[in-house]
Amino acid sequence: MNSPEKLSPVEGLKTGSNFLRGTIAQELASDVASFGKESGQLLKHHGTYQQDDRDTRKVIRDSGKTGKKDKSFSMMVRTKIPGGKLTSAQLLSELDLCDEVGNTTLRITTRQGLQLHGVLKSNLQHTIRRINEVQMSTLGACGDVNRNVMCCPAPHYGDPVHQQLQDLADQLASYFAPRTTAYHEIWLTDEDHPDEPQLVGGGSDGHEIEPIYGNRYLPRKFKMAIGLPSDNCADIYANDLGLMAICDSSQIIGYNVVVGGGFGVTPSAAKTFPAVAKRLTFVTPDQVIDVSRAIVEVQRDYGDRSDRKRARMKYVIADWGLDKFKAKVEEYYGHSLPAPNPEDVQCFDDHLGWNEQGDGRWYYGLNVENGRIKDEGELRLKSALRQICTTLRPAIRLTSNQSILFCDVAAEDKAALEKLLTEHGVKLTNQISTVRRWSIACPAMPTCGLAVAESERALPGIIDQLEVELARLGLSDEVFTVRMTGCPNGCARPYNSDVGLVGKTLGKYTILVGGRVVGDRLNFLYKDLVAEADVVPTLVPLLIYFKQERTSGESFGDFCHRKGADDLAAWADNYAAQSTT
Ligand code: SRM
Ligand code: SF4
Repeated sequence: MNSPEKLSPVEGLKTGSNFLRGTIAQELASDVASFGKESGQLLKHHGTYQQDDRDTRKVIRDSGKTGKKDKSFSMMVRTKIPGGKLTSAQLLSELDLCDEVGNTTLRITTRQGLQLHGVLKSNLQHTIRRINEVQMSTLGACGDVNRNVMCCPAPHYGDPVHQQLQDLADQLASYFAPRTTAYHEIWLTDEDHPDEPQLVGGGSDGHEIEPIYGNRYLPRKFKMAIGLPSDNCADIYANDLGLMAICDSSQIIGYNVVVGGGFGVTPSAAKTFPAVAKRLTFVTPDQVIDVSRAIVEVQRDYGDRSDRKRARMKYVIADWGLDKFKAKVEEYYGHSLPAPNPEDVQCFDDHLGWNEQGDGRWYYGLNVENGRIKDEGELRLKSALRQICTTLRPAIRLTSNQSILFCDVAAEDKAALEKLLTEHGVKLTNQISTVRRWSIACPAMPTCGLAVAESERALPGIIDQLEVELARLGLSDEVFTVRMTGCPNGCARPYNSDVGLVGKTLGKYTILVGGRVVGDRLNFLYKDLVAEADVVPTLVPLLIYFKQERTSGESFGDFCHRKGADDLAAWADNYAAQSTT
């Protein structure tokens, strides 16, 4: 464990906050438009981030009228949705909020959650209350705790395995939810009716102290995901703790546990790096919670609390090696743990289009470009969702690719669902290109304070160009992932994708290649500091190479991985030289 004098300032803040209270309530009651820095840090644990509109900030600065960088503050509010599972009523409630108090858009996140942006401080309590009134919660959606638990969202009712996975996601989410009553006091207690029972949103059972976390919480965020060998759509290898169900016919006999995935990188700090998780052990269903707890506790006690850049569990594992880490987990768990089962992830299903659920009903997976639900021009996705949720009332599931599944649809309602979508200018799954379907981007500008480049606003144009080039090369049907972020923190998981586009500085990107859809391998550097307009032209030589020299059935990522960085660079240089002669 780290000595107290080495603790980072955030550690002192958490410890002194009286279980995440700090001065949030007092600041909330004041008329000042923004929270102070310390409350801003604590508020993350309550599921909300203070942001400022970077477009507006720029306009004010550029206008030269004030001579300073004025900021218009607002809050991003993130709802934690285990396994991406919600009802039509819950989605409608979030849609109402985005219009009433947000920036009129709602965003599906890469961890199957939902985000509101642009909520004024004066509307924050009302917003969090409303989310809890429909039995959802923002508690622990951000902060140094276990984040939203991801899980394959497919409602395959004919196969009990999927239901068991969803149940496990709920169990883990509830077990690792913060227990502080601060959340209820600050957001959910009704001042006019102090004696009435407090509203309780998903996940917290109201214990006064934190049995798992203690008063310092974890050194950093912690992430869990659950998948299957046949479907790694929860991208388990990008998580601190991944669970892969091992099945015998339709029974789960246990889980392979993978540990230490994480993608945040600070380019200036060589000590930071992205990592895919390592295979640790196999546990039976009755052991899974206790072993998960032991892993979280090892990270709690040995994660680096002196340096937040190196505080994720991947660094404990890198510093110790997997054997030492496993021995420590065994010590906390109290028993030795076996080697993992030989099975590993093989496929990734994006669950789009029509699929039978196995109970006579259907689900329809719809791509939502970069997760943004909005009405803009011809595209009126937000209105379409409103109508679908009020008339057909399907169950809703969100995917890790920022898509939406409309579930429990009767065969006779299939045409009505498609009609509602097309009437609102929404393209159906079979009307969008394969490359767009498999692409995702993080929000970046204008809301993300860490963005150094555009992402969500840039990717659609890049995909437009890629569509043209892929069609020209006869590669339109190739399935490969393109994932873009506005900085190296990796929120759209660009480091295990076939093509990763990572914002390096304004307008310039690092291009990475060689990961793959199934997500168990890091990609590698192809070109750095590529201007946005040059991204597709820079990829074209690789696509040509792929077309010429791929083996039968080989994917783009596997091809790049087989050729390796040096060979790809040599090919690209040669291609460029020939193009200029
Ligand atoms: Fe993230 C920070 C958005 C998934 C790694 N992430 C942020 C913040 C809160 C920026 C900030 O700290 O000020 C972003 C808010 C932007 C905005 O305007 O909304 C942000 N992250 C997102 C979302 C919304 C991106 C999206 O396109 O959906 C995702 C929310 C998921 C959720 O519902 O919980 C999101 N973030 C991820 C993922 C992917 C995942 O978990 O599967 C990663 C990579 C995996 C990982 O954790 O390593 C990720 N976000 C980060 C990091 C780097 C962490 C690190 O270990 O260094 C940061 C920066 C930080 O924590 O200091 C960050
Ligand atoms: Fe912001 Fe960077 Fe995350 Fe994108 S990857 S949302 S720019 S922190």
